[in-house]
Amino acid sequence: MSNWVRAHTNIALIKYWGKENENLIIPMNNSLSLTLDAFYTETNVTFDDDLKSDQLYLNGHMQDFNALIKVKTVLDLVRKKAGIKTKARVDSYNYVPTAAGLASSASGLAALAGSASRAAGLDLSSKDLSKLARRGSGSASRSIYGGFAEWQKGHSHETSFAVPVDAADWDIGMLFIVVNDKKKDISSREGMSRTVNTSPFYQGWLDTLDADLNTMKEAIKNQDVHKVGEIAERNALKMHATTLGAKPPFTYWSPDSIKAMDAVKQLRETGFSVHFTMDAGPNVKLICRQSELEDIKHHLLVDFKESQLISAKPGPGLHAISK
Ligand code: 2P0
Repeated sequence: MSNWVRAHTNIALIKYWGKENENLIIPMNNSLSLTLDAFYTETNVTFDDDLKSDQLYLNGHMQDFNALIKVKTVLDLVRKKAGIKTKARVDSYNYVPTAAGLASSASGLAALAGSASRAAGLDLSSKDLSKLARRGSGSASRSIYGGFAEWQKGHSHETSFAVPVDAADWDIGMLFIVVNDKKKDISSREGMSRTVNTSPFYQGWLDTLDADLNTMKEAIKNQDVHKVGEIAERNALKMHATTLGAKPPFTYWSPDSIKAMDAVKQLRETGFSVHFTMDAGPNVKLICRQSELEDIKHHLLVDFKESQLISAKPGPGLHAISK
């Protein structure tokens, strides 16, 4: 019997940046995201008595021990809950450019939590799946849900999980400008840890988050795409500002990221309601009306290749698939 599931990636509009507890992955702040249709991971977990150790096959290729670290954390928790010791084979296919700041860990670890728990015979609630996915990768806690989701930081394993915020069946979309799909130099895990520990700007970031979160929820409730974009853009810029104050300093921006941000400002001047957000990588994600995605894409073809531009609409939460 197979246990294939699919989880979609999510992009944070209010960013998760920093951990209060690195072992349990308890974040410093609540974050809020939109799950998207365009990028996802499909995973099947099989517990097999004949295996001597856990195995991970990513896009058909066996992975080494380093790639297994996050996966093993989730598998160990599932084994503990199910009272088994059996090792597992994990087959995972990423329909996401891996480690390019396009949040492959969010969909990957959410899919793993879903499939591993099913394979072990556990019937977990969305809340428990969110907690389990969180232990693999923080942002994965939000990919359990479709549409908008808020990861409520909590203060322990039991109290830190995501909840659905609102349906996203309105005129909102995202457009990805992929300026680089190579693996990044500084992982988000290392980047956020360095920032928390050394950046004098980190406290300033934390101090403004409650206001950002509250106005963002209001804007989502009002289906106000302009306001959603405006708050998300400033929130992302504040997050990226903290990295410049870290020791040693670093940035995820490349010259092409700045070119993309400039293009967004120009589009805004021509009357489009469009803003950008960026994660732990150089790619730029536009927040706009779904109904204007094609028009905006057309304008961007002056500066970028068609292959660099990927439209995304709100997507579903974790679900089982037949394969
Ligand atoms: C986010 N990021 O909210 C933020 C914004 C990157 C920038 O969540 O260490 O891969 O596994 O919990 O989830 C990326 O961090 O990090 C991330 P871990 P994760 O989407």
